[in-house]
This record gives sequence, structure tokens and C-alpha cells, in this order.
Amino acid sequence: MLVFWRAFLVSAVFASSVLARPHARLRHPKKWAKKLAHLEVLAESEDSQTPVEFSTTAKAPKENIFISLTDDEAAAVISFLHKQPALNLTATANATAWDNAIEVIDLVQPNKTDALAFLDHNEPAPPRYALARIAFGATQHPYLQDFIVGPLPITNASTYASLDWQTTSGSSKIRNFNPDDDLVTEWNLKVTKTVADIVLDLLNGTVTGSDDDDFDIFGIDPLWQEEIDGKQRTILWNTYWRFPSGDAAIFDGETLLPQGLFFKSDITGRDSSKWKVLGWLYGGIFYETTAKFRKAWKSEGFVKYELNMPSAWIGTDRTGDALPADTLSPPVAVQPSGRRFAVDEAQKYVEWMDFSFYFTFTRDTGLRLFDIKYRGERIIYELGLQEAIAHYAGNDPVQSGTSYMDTFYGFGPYAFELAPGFDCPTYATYLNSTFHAAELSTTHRNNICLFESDPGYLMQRHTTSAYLAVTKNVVFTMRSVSTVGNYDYNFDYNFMLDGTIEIVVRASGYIQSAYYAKNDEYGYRIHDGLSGSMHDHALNWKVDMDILGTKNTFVKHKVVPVQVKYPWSNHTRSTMKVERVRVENENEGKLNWPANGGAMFIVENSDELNKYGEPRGYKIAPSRGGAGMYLTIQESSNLLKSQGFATHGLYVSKQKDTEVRASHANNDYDPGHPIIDFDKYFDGESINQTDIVLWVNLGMHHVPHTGDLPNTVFTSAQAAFLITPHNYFLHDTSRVTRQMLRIDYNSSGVQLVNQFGANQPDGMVNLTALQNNYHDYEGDVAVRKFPYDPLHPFNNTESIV
Ligand SMILES: *[C@@H]1O[C@H](CO)[C@@H](O)[C@H](O)[C@H]1NC(C)=O
Ligand SMILES: *[C@@H]1O[C@H](CO)[C@@H](O)[C@H](O)[C@H]1NC(C)=O
Ligand SMILES: *[C@@H]1O[C@H](CO)[C@@H](O)[C@H](O)[C@H]1NC(C)=O
Ligand SMILES: *[C@@H]1O[C@H](CO)[C@@H](O)[C@H](O)[C@H]1NC(C)=O
Ligand SMILES: *[C@@H]1O[C@H](CO)[C@@H](O)[C@H](O)[C@H]1NC(C)=O
Ligand SMILES: *[C@@H]1O[C@H](CO)[C@@H](O)[C@H](O)[C@H]1NC(C)=O
Ligand SMILES: *[C@@H]1O[C@H](CO)[C@@H](O)[C@H](O)[C@H]1NC(C)=O
Ligand SMILES: *[C@@H]1O[C@H](CO)[C@@H](O)[C@H](O)[C@H]1NC(C)=O
Ligand SMILES: *[C@@H]1O[C@H](CO)[C@@H](O)[C@H](O)[C@H]1NC(C)=O
Ligand SMILES: *[C@@H]1O[C@H](CO)[C@@H](O)[C@H](O)[C@H]1NC(C)=O
Ligand SMILES: *[C@@H]1O[C@H](CO)[C@@H](O)[C@H](O)[C@H]1NC(C)=O
Ligand SMILES: [Cu+2]
Repeated sequence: MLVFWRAFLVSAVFASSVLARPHARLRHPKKWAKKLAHLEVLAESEDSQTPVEFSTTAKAPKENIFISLTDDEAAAVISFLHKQPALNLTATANATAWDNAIEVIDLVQPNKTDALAFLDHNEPAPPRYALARIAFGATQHPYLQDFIVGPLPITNASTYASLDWQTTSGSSKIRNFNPDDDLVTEWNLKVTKTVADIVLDLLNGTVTGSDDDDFDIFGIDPLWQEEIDGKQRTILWNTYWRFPSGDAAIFDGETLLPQGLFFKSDITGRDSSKWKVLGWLYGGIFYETTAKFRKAWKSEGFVKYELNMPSAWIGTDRTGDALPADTLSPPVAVQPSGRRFAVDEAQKYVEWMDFSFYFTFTRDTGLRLFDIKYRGERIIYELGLQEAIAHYAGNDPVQSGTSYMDTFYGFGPYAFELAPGFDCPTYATYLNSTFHAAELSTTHRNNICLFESDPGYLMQRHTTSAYLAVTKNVVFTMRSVSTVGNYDYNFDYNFMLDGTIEIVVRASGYIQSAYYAKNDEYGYRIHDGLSGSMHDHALNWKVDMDILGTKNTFVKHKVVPVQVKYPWSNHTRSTMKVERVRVENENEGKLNWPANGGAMFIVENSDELNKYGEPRGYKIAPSRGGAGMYLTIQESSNLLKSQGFATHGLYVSKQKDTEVRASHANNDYDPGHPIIDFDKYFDGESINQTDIVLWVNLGMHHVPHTGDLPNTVFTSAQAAFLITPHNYFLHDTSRVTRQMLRIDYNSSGVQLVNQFGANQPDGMVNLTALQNNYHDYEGDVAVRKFPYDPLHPFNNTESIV
């Protein structure tokens, strides 16, 4: 591997220059210095050379077998499916709730067994298969089902079958108890019409289905399946949300405007004439019928609560007294010598310093990384988000009944174009990505960015009375942001010069809040009629680590207090030790980060020892905010059997081609009977020196306070974990970089300045040329896939939001 050799060489060179200096306080055997001395010459000459030619275009060593389907592949799959009589499909553009229609087309990730045979041996690329998620509406019992279609390209040898082997339920089918959106909207309007006078009185507004409605009516997610009189009923609790208006009309602040009136409906079945109103809630009082609610409202002593009205407070624009000097430009970053990483844009493959990886983009989870190598060795086979839960609580049924599982909505569709100079540095590399849903291929331009940056603190430093040694910390980041409804999730994958990878999530955007009445145990009152509505975020990452092969073990190296009597003392001493514990069985695979950071969690290859006899491994550790947080509610009444990955901080399971995801985008339809119940992955199998997968949670117990208005800010709403070499190398690998400095000095002054060949940049920076043109912001570009018009592949369609 070329990358490896370059790294090795430079690292040896640096070691030699340190060891050869007579006044450096040597701690290493002298013979090392001797052995490396012959490299000194090379060091000098290399250091004085002009910068080497660097190509910013990489060529992926192998084709990217994880890459998303092309528009043509998706179109061919859609067309193939339309020819299958048994599916009885209607073109999505024409489909009603009573038709069968394609929802999503994506790639079926190749089985790891096949992928490794291709990546590591000279086996052919595994055949490509598409996932087709189809909504079956042409029945009294509508459902969704995932199919595997292929191999691709579509030929007369291609087939389709239910994609059952990636499920724990045995079937990718799931019931849809709420297929008729239009009927629900009609129903809501019909119900609210019966209390229009009360709504006007209590909420000071109207809702009739017209363009100038004051309210939006929406409610719980997922829906409840409640047993009433021995029968399973589909329950929807709704509330009124005020549309932003007036000064605030442009702002997306609806989730800050809950109005405090709720109604419960039984919407079982597809015949809405059989649906029923099961009660009303206002001011914490439940009324079993509309008549009882009306009677109470008319009666004396009926308590009316304060209105929650929009105005400038929901806007995110600048407000308040000007800050001093704030009309002056803050510092900006520049990239003086151009891009220092290489990208194969066609293959979605990246090389930065000693790292390389492939990436892809999916409808359900957005960005995913594969085959992450450091110095030519795979560290991680697969890295990516699995699911994001936002579990609310409150004294009202809508907050209590809200537990979003955001892959239902998808992280792909909502990963919008990034703003250069804000989301990512101006000089970042921006890439597009595409997802295929509703028989449209939608490309979001510039929704992934790649860049190096200086995080503003050093990698290393040391000073003595004779010298100063400092090393820059240069971080390479791959970023995307998904705005799923009210919330914006920023995802970072950070790569560092010491071989560390950090996974970061930050949240901003509008909170979903609650009406304040009687809600004080579930959050703070943060505005006139508003409570912050406490909720837990739990986001799960799959981290399929492969340390020097696939045979790995998860170990805990605990730091424990002990009492020891040493031969050199007659007194027992209170001290501490390192206690090594192997997690050898899936029964022990559900873990939490220890209190007080009292253990290191390491994935090691117990059979690969370093020269000192220690197993080589990578440590996984919390690094920011709510790393390892999991849901407070362990047996959620909303999520039922769909929260198995969010009851602990992290999990270790045996890798299986049948256990690819922690969650399924369609679990939300029937969380009590999920397609994937993560808990079932834990069946006591041995995970001793075998292929293991980590499932790591990041999260936040979010009790919004006044500072969450108008939007939550990234400073406090972030969490991260890192994966870092642990006895894997024999020394810190960041010694390889030239971006370091040693100054030797004594009382006569500076005696030596060693910049290791990295001279300070010079010349002029033309800031005008670096300005961004925000009028270029483009939005969505969608391609209709059925029928496919290859002559007009870029027809604009409306944005999906
Ligand atoms: C939709 O229906 C119309 C009217 O039946 C038909 O002409 C059209 O071809 C259909 N569109 C698609 C994409 O099937
Ligand atoms: C096929 O779907 C249509 C609705 O698109 C439905 O009317 C028809 O009954 C379905 N046919 C079968 C055989 O299920
Ligand atoms: C992937 O592995 C599963 C489980 O072993 C198997 O059922 C399936 O056929 C494999 N898929 C492909 C495309 O080879
Ligand atoms: C499949 O397609 C090939 C090439 O178009 C053709 O030669 C072959 O006869 C077809 N096979 C079947 C079973 O239809
Ligand atoms: C109620 O609505 C009316 C008409 O929109 C408005 O003039 C009035 O100020 C509102 N009352 C309150 C208390 O907000
Ligand atoms: C992204 O898409 C735009 C069209 O919207 C195209 O001009 C540009 O070349 C694409 N960028 C990349 C890196 O593919
Ligand atoms: C322990 O105590 C004994 C008896 O007082 C003494 O002889 C011995 O030297 C002590 N050992 C150490 C290690 O201090
Ligand atoms: C686990 O693997 C290690 C290293 O290969 C081995 O020494 C140990 O005996 C194994 N444990 C069990 C329970 O098999
Ligand atoms: C400082 O270091 C230089 C180079 O080693 C040496 O020549 C000089 O005498 C030193 N000065 C003092 C005051 O030690
Ligand atoms: C700086 O860049 C701008 C825009 O590209 C250009 O018009 C201007 O001439 C440049 N100025 C200098 C000093 O090069
Ligand atoms: C795309 O746009 C062209 C030009 O406006 C139009 O003729 C064509 O029918 C459109 N194709 C589709 C699939 O909408
Ligand atoms: Cu939150």
C-alpha cells in the first residue's frame, strides 16, 4: 500500500532526527538511534524539497459496492416491478390510498461475507440488488413490504422476493393501520367543526380546511393500538397547533405553538363512517364525549388558560442591541495550498493522510461509511446511523404519545444543501447525493461536505528550559445535516492525525413543545402559554469494527480501587489496579458507560499481540455531551418492542448478514410488532474472538429552557464518541505529520528552528474571491422515474417538504 509506505518513511525520519539530537533526553535504547541514523540524510533532503505534487483526485482501489443506485438502475427496477402482475402496482403519481405503490427504491447492502471476499481477495464483486419498499393499499388490510430485486442490471434473469432475511419477525411485511391520510384530514375537520364555537372561544381561531386556517391539527406518532371492549382499536390523539402568522409567518415555528386542546379518535379500519370521537382534553380535564365537553365549557367556573400566540419570539432573525465590533468580520479560515485530500467522486471514495474510506447515502439513514482503513489496515467495515428516537413526555396525550423514530421519515430525503461559510468552510468540497422515493430520484446538491480544519487546539505540546515542541491538530471532517421536520441534525465524521475517528451529532432547529397548562412536572414554562416539553434523544450508530481481521473481542479494562499488601511495606495500602474483563457472550453484550469513566472499552484482537505482548486494539470512548445516553423510559408505552437499541449506552453483538440494522424505517407503523426487534439479536452467542459489531448510542435528555427559543443551539445539544488506537501502534502516529515545530533555545537565544519541511504559508489571500454567492442556493432537483424520460432527466419538481 502506497499510503502506508509514505507514512512509515516519514515517521522513521522524524524519529531519527529526535534521537540524533544530543541534548534530547533520551528514553529509548541507544541502538535505535544507530539503526535509524542512515535515514537522516533522507530527512534533510526531503525536508528542503518543494512540496510534492499531490493529486486531489483519487482512484478507488476497487469499485464501490456500497454505492447508491444510479437513477438508471432505480428506473429499471421500477419499470421491472410495474411488469409484475402479482404486485398490481399503480404509478405513484396516480396512486390513491387504495392502490399499491412503490415508496422507496434503494440498495440492498451486500452481505459482508461477499463484500470481504471482493475487497480482500480477488473474488468478483457481489451481485447488486435493489430494495423496493411497497405500500399495499388495494386491500381492507393495508400493509407495507420490502422486496429484494435483482441482480442488477435488470435482465430476464432478475427476480423479486420478499426481503425477509434482514428481519427478526421473519417477514418484511408490516400492517399499516392508518393508510388513509385524506380520510384522517377530513375526519379531523369534521370533528373540529362540531366544536368550532368552543375552539374560537378557547383558542381564538378557526380551522375549516381553508387556506387561512389558524390551526393545523396533528397528533401522536406512532399511533396506539388500544384494546377496547376486547377489540384492538387504532387510536389517534390530536391537538391544535397554530400556524405562524403576522411578523412570524415566514418562520417554521408551528411546533412552538401548541394550543392546549386535544381530542381522541378511534380510527380503526378504512371506513371513516365507523370512526368515533372518544373524548376531549382541556386544562388537564378529560371529557368523555363532545356533549360533556360542551356542557363544561358553558358552565360557570370553566377555567380558560392563557393563549400561546406567535410573534417575533418564534423568529430566528437577529434581534436585540448590537454587539460591540460585530459589524466587523469574524476570523475566517482559508486553505492556503489547496485541498490536501483526494476524492474519487464517481466511486465516492476518499483518501486523507493515512485514512481511506468509501461512503454512500441511503434514504433511511443518510450518510454511511464503509471499509475505513488507517495505514492500509481496515479498522471499521461499516459505520453509520441506525435510528434516531425523540421520545417525549407530558401531562397531555400528544406529548406523552410522541416517540418519533426518524428513519420512518428518512435522513436521506431531508439532507438539504449546505451553506458554505456557515455549515462548512467556504473552501470545503461539496458533493451531491440522490435518493429514490415515490418513483422520483431526488438529488440534493452540495449536501455533503468534506474539509480539513484547525480545531483551535494542539495535538501535542511540550516545553522545557531548552526547547519547545508543538504539533498542529488538523482534523478532516465529512459532514451532512438532515432537517427531519422541526429538528436539524448535524452529523460529523472526524478523522485525526493520531488515528482517531470521532462521530458527532448536534441538534438545532425548533423544539416540539407543549401547552403549559398543568405541565410543570414535564418541563419548564418557557413562554406565555408554553412548556418546553421534556424529551429524550437516542441516536444509534452501527460500528462494525475489524481490528486486524474479523476475529475480535470486546474487553473492558476497569480501573478499580484495591487494598494491597506489598512485600516492601508492612501496611496495607489503598491504591488502584487495572482489571481486565472479557465480554465473551452476547448475554453480557448490553453495556453502559461506567460511572466516573471507570473502565476503558476496547475492541481488541486477542490473537494479535504487539511486541510487548499486549493485544492490539481500538478503544471506544465518549467524547462530548450525551455520549452513551439512552432512553429514560425503559419500557415505552409508545415504542413497545421497537426501542431495543435504546435501553443501554452501547451493545456488542455477533456480526451476521441477517442482522444488518438496529431498527427498520417501517417499525413505526406497528411498534408492538416490529420488522426488526433489536433485542432479538441478543441470544447468548459467543462473541469471543469472532466478528463483532458495536451499536453505540448518542443522545440527550433534553429539558428545553428559555435558551431553546427560538431554536435549540448546537453548543449544548451535542454528543460524540471516538474510536482511537489502543496499544495498536507502538507510538503516537501523529508524529508523522510535518505540521509541527521544535524550537531549541538557551540564554544566548534560539539555536534551532525545525519546521520539518512545513514552511509557513506566504502570499496574499483574496477574500473577495472567496466570497460565497448565496443566490446560487438551488434546493431540490428531482427526476421522475416512471415513466422515465431519459431525454429530460432533470425536470424540476416540487420540493418534498
Ligand atoms: C396516470 O393516469 C392517467 C389517466 O389514467 C394516465 O394517462 C397516465 O398515463 C397515468 N400516469 C402514469 C405515470 O401511469
Ligand atoms: C389491483 O389494484 C386495484 C387498485 O389499484 C384494485 O382495484 C384491484 O382490485 C387490484 N387487483 C387485485 C387482483 O388485487
Ligand atoms: C445474504 O445472506 C443471507 C443470510 O445468510 C442470505 O439469506 C442471502 O441470500 C444473502 N444475500 C445475497 C444477495 O447473497
Ligand atoms: C433472456 O434474454 C436473453 C438476451 O436478451 C435471451 O437470449 C434469452 O433467450 C432470454 N431468456 C429467457 C428465458 O427469456
Ligand atoms: C383574537 O383574534 C382576533 C382576530 O384575529 C384578534 O384581533 C385578537 O387580538 C385576538 N385576541 C387575543 C387575546 O389574542
Ligand atoms: C452536483 O449537481 C450539480 C447540478 O445540480 C452539478 O452541476 C454538479 O457538478 C454536481 N456536483 C458533483 C460533485 O457531482
Ligand atoms: C515489617 O516489620 C517488621 C517487624 O517490625 C520489620 O522487621 C520489617 O523490617 C518490616 N518490613 C518492612 C518492609 O518494613
Ligand atoms: C476466548 O478467546 C481467548 C483467546 O483466543 C481464549 O484464550 C479463551 O479461552 C476463550 N474463551 C472461551 C470461553 O472460549
Ligand atoms: C547555546 O547553545 C549553543 C549551541 O549549542 C552554544 O554554542 C552556546 O554556547 C549556548 N549558550 C549558552 C549560554 O549555553
Ligand atoms: C480578488 O478577487 C476578485 C474577485 O475574483 C477580483 O475581482 C480582484 O481583482 C482580486 N483582487 C486581487 C488583488 O487580485
Ligand atoms: C420534462 O420536461 C420536458 C420539457 O418541459 C417535458 O417535455 C417532459 O414531458 C418532461 N418529462 C417528464 C417525465 O415530466
Ligand atoms: Cu431535543
